[in-house]
Amino acid sequence: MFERFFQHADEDNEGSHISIDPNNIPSHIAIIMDGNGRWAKNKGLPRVAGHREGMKVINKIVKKANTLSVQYLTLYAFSTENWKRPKTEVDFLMRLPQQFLSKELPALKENNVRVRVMGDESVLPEYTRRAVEQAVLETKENTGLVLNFALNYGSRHELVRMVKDISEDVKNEQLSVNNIDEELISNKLLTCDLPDPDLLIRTSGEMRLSNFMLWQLAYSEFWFTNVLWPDFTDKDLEEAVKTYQQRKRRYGGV
Ligand code: V07
Repeated sequence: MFERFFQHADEDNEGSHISIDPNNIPSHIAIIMDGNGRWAKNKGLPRVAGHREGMKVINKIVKKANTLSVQYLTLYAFSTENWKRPKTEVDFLMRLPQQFLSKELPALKENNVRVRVMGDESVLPEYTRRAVEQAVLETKENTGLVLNFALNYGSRHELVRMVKDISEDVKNEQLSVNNIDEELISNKLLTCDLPDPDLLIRTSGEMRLSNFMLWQLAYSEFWFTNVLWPDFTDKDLEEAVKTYQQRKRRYGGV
C-alpha cells in the first residue's frame, strides 16, 4: 500500500533527483516518434520540416541509448497507414532513410550500431530500399546497439502473415497443430531475433498503440509524454528509464 503510494509520488516528481540504476536498464526500448507535424504547425512551417527535425533527434537518442547500454532500440518510422497522407509528404518521407544514412551512417558505424529494418520493403521506392539495404549490409558485423527501424510496418499485417505462414506449415505437414505455442508465434514475427520491448515510449500526448507491435508489447511498460518528437532530448529518455525503474513489473503475477 505505502510502497505503491511512494512509487507514484516519485513518478510525479519526474525522478529528476534520483539516478539511473545501471543494473536495471530496459534491454529493448520501442519508440513511437509522434508530433513532428504538430511541431512544424506550431512554428508555422510545413509538416515536412517537422519530419526533417525529427530525423535529427534520432542520432542523439541512439547515442544516449548506447551510453545507457540499451541493447535494442526500435523506432516507428513509417506505418502501413501512412500511405494515406498527401503524396508530397509521402514522397518526402521516402527520401528520409537515404538522407539519414548518408549523414549518420559513419557515426553509427563508429558507435558499433547494427541497423535492422522490419516491415514490408517490397513496395518501397527503389532508392529507399537501396539505402536501407546498404545500411544493413555495412553494419551487419557490428556488435553494439541494434537499431531497428519499423518501416512500412503494421502489426495486424504482421499477424496476418504469421497466421498464413503457420497455416502453410500445417498444410504441408511440416507442423502439427499441437505444436503451435507462444514461442512458435514469436518466431514467425518480424521481431523473431529480438526480445519483446521492455519499455514503450510515445511522444506528443497520444495514448494509443496505432497498430504497433501488438503481440510484442503484451507485458511492456508504457511511458507517454506531451513532448513532441523534434523536442525530445536525452534527458527525456533518462526520465523514461527512471520511471521504468521505479515500476514493478508483474507479468500477470502479484
Ligand atoms: C523518418 C524521421 C523521424 C521522425 C518520424 C517520421 C519521419 C529515419 C528513418 C530511417 C528509416 C530506415 C532506415 C534509416 C532511417 C526514417 C522515415 C521517416 C520513412 F534504414 N527517420 N525517418 N524513415 N522520419
